[in-house]
Amino acid sequence: MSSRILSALLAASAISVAISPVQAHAAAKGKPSVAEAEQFLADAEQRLNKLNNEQARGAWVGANFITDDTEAISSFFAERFLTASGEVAIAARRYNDLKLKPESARKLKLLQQTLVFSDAKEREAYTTIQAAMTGAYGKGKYCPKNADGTVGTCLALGEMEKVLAESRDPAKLKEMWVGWHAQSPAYKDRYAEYVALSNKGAKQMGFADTGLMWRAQYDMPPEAFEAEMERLWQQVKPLYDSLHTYTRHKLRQTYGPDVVPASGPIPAHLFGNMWSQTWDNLYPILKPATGASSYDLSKVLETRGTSAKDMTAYAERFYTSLGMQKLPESFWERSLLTKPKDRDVVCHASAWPIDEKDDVRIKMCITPTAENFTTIHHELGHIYYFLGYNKQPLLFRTGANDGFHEAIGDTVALSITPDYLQKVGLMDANQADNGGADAEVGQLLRRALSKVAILPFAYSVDKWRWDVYSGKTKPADYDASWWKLREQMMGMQRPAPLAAGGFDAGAKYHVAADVPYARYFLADMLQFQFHRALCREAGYTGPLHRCSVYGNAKAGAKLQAMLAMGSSKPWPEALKAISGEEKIDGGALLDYFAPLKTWLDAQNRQFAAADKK
Ligand code: X8Z
Ligand code: ZN
Repeated sequence: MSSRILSALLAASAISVAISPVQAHAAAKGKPSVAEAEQFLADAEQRLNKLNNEQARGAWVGANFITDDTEAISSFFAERFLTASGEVAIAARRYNDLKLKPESARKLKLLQQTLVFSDAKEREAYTTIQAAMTGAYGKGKYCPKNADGTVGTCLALGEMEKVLAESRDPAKLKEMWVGWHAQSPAYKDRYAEYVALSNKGAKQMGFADTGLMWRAQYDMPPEAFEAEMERLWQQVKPLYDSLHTYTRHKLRQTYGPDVVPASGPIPAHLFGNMWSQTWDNLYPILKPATGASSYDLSKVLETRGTSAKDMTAYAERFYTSLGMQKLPESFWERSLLTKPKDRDVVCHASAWPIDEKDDVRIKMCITPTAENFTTIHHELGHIYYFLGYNKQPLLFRTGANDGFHEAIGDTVALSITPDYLQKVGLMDANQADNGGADAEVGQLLRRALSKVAILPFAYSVDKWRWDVYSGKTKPADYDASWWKLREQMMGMQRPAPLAAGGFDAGAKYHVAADVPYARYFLADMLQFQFHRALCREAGYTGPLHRCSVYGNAKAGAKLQAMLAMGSSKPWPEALKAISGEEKIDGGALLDYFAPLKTWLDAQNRQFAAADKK
């Protein structure tokens, strides 16, 4: 977009000098009435709705066409929104002591969970840095040197991820790992500045720091939420430990004892993923020696030349089979499904609600792999949540909590079973496993490599950030603290010594783009609770990993009813609506993987006995 259009946008903003209804509320004197509070909420929602849509368009353009101009445009609209939401948050305090009906009291509270900058310069700096970091992450490239010292062809993140997924050459893996992690130090100082600004914004709303404000968004005191996270982690940790021990043995067999130690942390570049957060790509190394099916969905999708649109259509068909609507035409017209050849985009998959009607889109650089097949179901989970709650007022147009939003598509993807794949023609009957014990383990292991492996990662990202935001971890200690947590919780170590000025956390999208991460940890538990409940609703009684709710309207209606609630009620009520439970719990996940745990422990005992000999 040209700078001429940008100046026009900037000029347009300067015109609004009239006092807004929200400012009028803020200026009002005396004890407020309930009627005034209701009017205030209505005015606030109307104002924020418009600015929210504008902000979404600005951010969409910024992420889809990374240039200096679009970066300015997206931060411009983000700042306008932040100005208004800040004014509203301050004005809302006037009504805090009133006895309002529950929905209005909830709205009033939600309005005050936001950053507020009274200093316009700081607000501008905050949104500018945020847009710049997201852009820098999206543009990041590693340019290996040729043998003669000249710079070779530069690699984008997706290309490096492919090497990490496929290569078994530890030197090559390490080169890619180090190459990508050399990008983020460029924005480490900006990140530190951003953290300080963000904390100022949180303090203005009475939160000690931004991390505390994040933890206050779960319908319980922040300390209680912290305790919940730790409780859930301790509940599932034995399963993670079994998987880690088994994986160590197999990696040692593959790479040898010089690369993989017998005890202590394992180098992080060997897990088939840039952040070692999911280990799906190790499946060929880890699968049971006998009985597991050699079926490979990635190979099927690739051989057939399945297009990005076809991949998306498979996912859409799943949701429509549950009785949900078809995706609007505008979704297909406006989404970005493949990586453009001629420009930089933020390829990290995301789903976008642009307005309160049905302008919903995804942005994803889809390739025909099993991993992307799951991810596209994940993204459409967000989209169907957006569409499900779009009749709610603005403040309730979000997930019951952010973990719910992340869990919907994953719940649906748990129904991608061999039976389902046969139904949609992606697997022949003769490729399906024989249902024997090792085949069962193979299927569970494949799932565990994403769902169990990610648990300590998902927790540690925000454990790290909570300390960064609270000031306990200073910029000079960013990497030391990041690796201490990864070592303790994930059992991994940096493939190379810590580098001065390093910023490994910043090599993860959600840190650069400042997206909270505890949501994925919660989603990992919730999706098994949802899956179990939907299977029950469908009348299914067999083992959960064989259940697919594909085509089941009854299960679909149950899910849709929860989606339609948005965040209108505290999340335990939404959880109750779908599952009858009121607590997030790792029990469903543990039940699902119970046969795998037994098998892993037996394997590990055998390995240990063989090592002793
Ligand atoms: O970021 C995502 C989604 C978009 S919300 C693709 N996920 C996390 C990640 O990639 O780190 C999905 C699972 C974890
Ligand atoms: Zn998501």
